[in-house]
Amino acid sequence: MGILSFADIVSPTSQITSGVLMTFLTEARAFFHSQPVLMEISGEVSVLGDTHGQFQDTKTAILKTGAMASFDSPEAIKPIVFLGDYVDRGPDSLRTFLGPLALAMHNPGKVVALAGNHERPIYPYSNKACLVSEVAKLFGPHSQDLLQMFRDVANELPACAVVNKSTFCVHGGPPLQWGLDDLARATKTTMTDDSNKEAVSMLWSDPATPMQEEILAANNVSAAFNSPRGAGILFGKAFLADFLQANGLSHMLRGHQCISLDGPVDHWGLATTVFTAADYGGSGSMGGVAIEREEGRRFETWRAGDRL
Ligand SMILES: [Mn+2]
Repeated sequence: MGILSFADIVSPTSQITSGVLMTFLTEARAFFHSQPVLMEISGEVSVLGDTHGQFQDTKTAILKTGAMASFDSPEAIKPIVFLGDYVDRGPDSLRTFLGPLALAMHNPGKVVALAGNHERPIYPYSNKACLVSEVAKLFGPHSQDLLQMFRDVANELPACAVVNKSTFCVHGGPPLQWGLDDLARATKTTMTDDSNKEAVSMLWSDPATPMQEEILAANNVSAAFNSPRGAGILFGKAFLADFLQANGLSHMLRGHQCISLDGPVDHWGLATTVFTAADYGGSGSMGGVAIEREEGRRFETWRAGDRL
């Protein structure tokens, strides 16, 4: 078998042995090591938010946007950006993570798999479903080596992408002070350093709610520590507008939060939160995916019962 493809991972009969997986992850580490922190991508681009172990929503999003017509071929028809948080909470973290990795490796420059905060680092997720427990259950004595390799791969994933020279894609939010020039120069080592507040902001930040924005305004600041999460910032409209304008960008697509039952959420017309896992945590929420086009942005949404 060659390098695992999306078709191998989709196939219900596929037998992914620990040896095949280790070979794949070793290839993945080298592949992603060669990619920059900041990716650039153009065309009609599907942008998926958090999938959190819900592989069926990954497949649904890809089919709904027409990025792939079927999963028989490893090649994507149209470009795809994944915003990270593939693992934890859902029932199938392994395939939900491997799928985007395989797509990126088989479609270099066309499919981008960014890191989310759940990929950095990959850790046991208390008593809940997580990649660590899945790998331990499936691969027993080999699981520690495999999990270390998963962490090595995760640490090589790019942090952000610019689509069509105008839309900034990132898991959480903008960096604090860095611009695209800084990101273009940044190394993976810098981006995985937990003391680097720029990188932490990109993984953990959230847009301020209207009530939080009133507090920011009352304190005469445009952003504040994201105390509900204990990491990153809560950014207001002005903070985001400054980042976009300083970098010649018009919009930001981010995931990280399932904040609506009805799909993607707009923030001030400047950013959109996209969350792809439907019925997240049993909430009944809609899964969603953004489609970035030169002529404008559109969305596809679905209920859990309408997954493809
Ligand atoms: Mn997240």
